[in-house]
Amino acid sequence: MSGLLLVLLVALIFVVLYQVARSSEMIASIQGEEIFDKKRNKILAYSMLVVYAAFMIGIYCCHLYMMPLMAPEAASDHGQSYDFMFKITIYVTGAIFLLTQFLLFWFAFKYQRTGDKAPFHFVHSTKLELVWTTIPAIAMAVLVAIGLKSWFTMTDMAPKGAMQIEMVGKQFNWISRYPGPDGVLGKRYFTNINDKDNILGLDWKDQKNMDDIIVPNGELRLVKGKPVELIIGSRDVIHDVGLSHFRMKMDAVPGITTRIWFTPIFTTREMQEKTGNPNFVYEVSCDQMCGKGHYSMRAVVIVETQAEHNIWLKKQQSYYAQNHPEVNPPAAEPTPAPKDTTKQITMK
Ligand SMILES: [Cu+2]
Repeated sequence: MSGLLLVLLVALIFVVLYQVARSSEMIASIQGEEIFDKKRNKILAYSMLVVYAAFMIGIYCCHLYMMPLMAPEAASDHGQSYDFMFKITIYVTGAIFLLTQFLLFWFAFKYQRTGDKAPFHFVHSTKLELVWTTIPAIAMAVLVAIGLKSWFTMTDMAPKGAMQIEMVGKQFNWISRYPGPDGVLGKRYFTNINDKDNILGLDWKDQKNMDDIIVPNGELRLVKGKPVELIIGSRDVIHDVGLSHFRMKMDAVPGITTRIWFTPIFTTREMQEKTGNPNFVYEVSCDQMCGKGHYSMRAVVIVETQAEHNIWLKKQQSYYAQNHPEVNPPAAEPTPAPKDTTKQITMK
């Protein structure tokens, strides 16, 4: 509401200034004074060049100190093609922006009213219309073609052998599920969900669920160079899996399964070296306003080597085993053998 009032106030000030300027011109005209002031016009023309220079310096400073035009290097293959497309768009639109802004201010200076000759005026030019319609149309068609190519690749089926990880949003955190050694995620039904021992509603009649691993804080463990397909869902309202470092995002919609796939190309360690930040971590954010705790829907992504990933997987206990210790008791900690100096036991 206050924003609307501000806009109205600014508009009102412009109307008042315009009316004041018109009134003073009319008074001058009635009094027989010359409205056109050559000296003042010259100052205005030069000030156009000054405004242009200040405008350009301002843009450069914004880029330098406030918001760089380009994000840090993308950490996925799809992200790299997205960045390529973004760069092309920035270069094309940037060049046109610089050229048109320069011409706008330069013409205001060059064609300032001097009173020596009447300004040239024309109503229509077919040639000009054709030029300024055809060139942007071709440029837009090229950008759309590149965009569509990337979009079809990203939304296509994940390649065979891709890791599958389920990512489920809820107010207010992410839950990730990994298929166990069988490599297949079991079925789940929302009616089975309970926060005590079945946070994703896994169907225990489905044997494929028995080895599934659930990470309640939504941590994503990915392997460098290995395609990963995220199977996305929601337990309550619409969320959105945002993976800005990988330039990926996809809505998490209750009742509908959505998917994205990509291939991470830098491990977390490599990215720490690239950014010069030893504390760098990839993050998942929620990119859809989903309630009062929306801001806290952050999860960590760890990109590691296959060997590191295998070690991590080995340490995980299936969600079923965690919640049914009586059926599948955890392996007892190996106790160190007592030191016995009297006899040696040999295995045959
Ligand atoms: Cu959210």
